[in-house]
Amino acid sequence: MPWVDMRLPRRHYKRTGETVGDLANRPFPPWELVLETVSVRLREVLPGEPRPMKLYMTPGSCSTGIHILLEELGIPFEVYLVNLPAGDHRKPEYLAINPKSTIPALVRDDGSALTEFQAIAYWLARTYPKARLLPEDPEGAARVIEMLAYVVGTLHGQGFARIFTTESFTSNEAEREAVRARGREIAERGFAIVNETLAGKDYVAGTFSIADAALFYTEFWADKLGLDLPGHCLAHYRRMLERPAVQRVLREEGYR
Ligand SMILES: N[C@@H](CCC(=O)N[C@@H](CS)C(=O)NCC(=O)O)C(=O)O
Repeated sequence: MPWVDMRLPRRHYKRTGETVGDLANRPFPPWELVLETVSVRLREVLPGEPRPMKLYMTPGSCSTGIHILLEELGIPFEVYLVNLPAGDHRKPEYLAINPKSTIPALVRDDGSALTEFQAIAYWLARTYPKARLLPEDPEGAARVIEMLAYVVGTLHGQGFARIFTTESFTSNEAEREAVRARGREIAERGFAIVNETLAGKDYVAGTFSIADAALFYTEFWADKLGLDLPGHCLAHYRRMLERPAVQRVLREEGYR
């Protein structure tokens, strides 16, 4: 791999005098936390040279779910902020990592980039099996992937995407409100369906799995948008907020 010089914002936030309370009450998302830009240089790893994984992410976005999984695993990793509103995801430096221009992307120890939430989550679960992020039995694993697909593909991809990136669903200004309303409808229906599957369980698969990290980021969005979560989803969201790894991630992303 040739050398690639990049200037991307990374995790060392300089907080500019805000208190934690101010941050919590910020409009969503807190783009202004992207404050420090550093130069990085990617190259082939020399034999034996340690190289932590790199998560390319945006605070408070779907990549928060992968951030949580990495934090839950307790493995070394670096976080690089990709400023979506500033268009960093369309810059050649980032396209060299993920030509689809989406976050999250995970650059692994061997330098290869993995994209798509479900693929990254699955790879982490299979690579670090001791953490039990995916049930071993086919039925349990399939149910977790079923939930992942629904949350990422429908709740996020069909519902919240209409609310956050309305312009990619219509170029007609007059239709924007209707598109956003449809997004809310899809999200609300999605949570109602997820709610049924959570009945009597603490987590999607009974114990914490990769599906919970995905569900969490959509519940977090619902919370920030003032969208009411049905009972089991709300309990799940609150349970997730109690997890030390989730608290660390939210703090680091500027929310707590
Ligand atoms: N299918 C992708 C979707 C990821 C996605 O939509 N990410 C959003 C942020 S939450 C994004 O990168 N948006 C920028 C864009 O699509 O140009 C995945 O599962 O990773």
